[in-house]
Amino acid sequence: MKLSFRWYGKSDPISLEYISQIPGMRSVVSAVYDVKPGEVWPRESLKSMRDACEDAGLVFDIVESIPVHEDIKLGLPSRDKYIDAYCENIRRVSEIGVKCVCYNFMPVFDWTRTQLDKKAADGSTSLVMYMEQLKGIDPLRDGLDLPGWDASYEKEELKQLLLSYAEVGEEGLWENLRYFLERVIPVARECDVLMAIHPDDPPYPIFGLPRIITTEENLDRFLALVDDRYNGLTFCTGSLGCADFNDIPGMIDKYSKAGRIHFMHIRNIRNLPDGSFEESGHLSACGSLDMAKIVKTLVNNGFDGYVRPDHGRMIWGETGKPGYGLYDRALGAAYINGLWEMAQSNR
Ligand code: DNO
Repeated sequence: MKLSFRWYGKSDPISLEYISQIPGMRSVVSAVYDVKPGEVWPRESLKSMRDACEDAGLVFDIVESIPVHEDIKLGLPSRDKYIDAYCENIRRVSEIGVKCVCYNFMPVFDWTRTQLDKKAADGSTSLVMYMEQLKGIDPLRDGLDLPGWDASYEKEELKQLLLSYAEVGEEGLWENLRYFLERVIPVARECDVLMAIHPDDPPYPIFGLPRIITTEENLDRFLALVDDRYNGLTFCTGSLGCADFNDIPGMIDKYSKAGRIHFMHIRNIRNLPDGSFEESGHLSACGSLDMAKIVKTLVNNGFDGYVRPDHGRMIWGETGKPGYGLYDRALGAAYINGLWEMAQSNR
């Protein structure tokens, strides 16, 4: 496996030097953050990120994310120009050595949570989604004010977007995804860049918005849309695992055997009886996922793709981007290293 760590570029308070001090750390996961979705990334920005990583003894060879413009997801006539820009970005990242691109096809939202700083008994804080807090929120009526939510949408604009997606529906979204993949995957193959879609988080429709990268059945359907190794998955254990209907180790076994997982986001999650969930400590005992089994499955199938510890809690008084502090993510990396070494020695 290639151990990696997400870095938000030069404005990230966590330095590349600190990241490089985590044992076994190899790759930096990053993106160009000062360009709007649908635009082409400047080569200079990419080169300077690559150089900064190299100076710290790290490799910038995986991107998360090149965002997909809403017009592509909606299937609007303007999508072709945004798909062209997307393909150009794949070419450009490949020029500086990137081998894998993570992206998502979630309408309007990326991940959804109701609170980003829920305090646990030990004083740590983490992201949670409580069904109780979600009840009564109607973005069509009230607009939206969720934590982490992109407040740049005006109420009316958001309403239009929600109505447009209601019209597109799940089948329309599948069709628009197919259209996108049929144009993008050949370019990715040409550039030797593995495309890795991130699952929907949480993996079910939300606020009436269609969500399709959610279950084993739908992942099968996704992989068959363009049946090519370059059309693969970011397997996020927390996103797919916060719903009881997904058998996480079983799915990892199936898709890693098939060579279709290119990037693993490994994190634990604690599922509550009413469908709510909390981002928990990494240890299996802290949450609902069997972390040892997850790693064992990957090791047994000879997984050699990218792995990153995903979100961490805020611990030891650290403040910063929710889910993306240094301390608990570094503990996550150390935990993954430990599980990996043990699984390998037992092979
Ligand atoms: C959350 C991340 C996601 C992910 C995107 C990929 O912390 O895993 O925001 O980067 O969904 O496009």
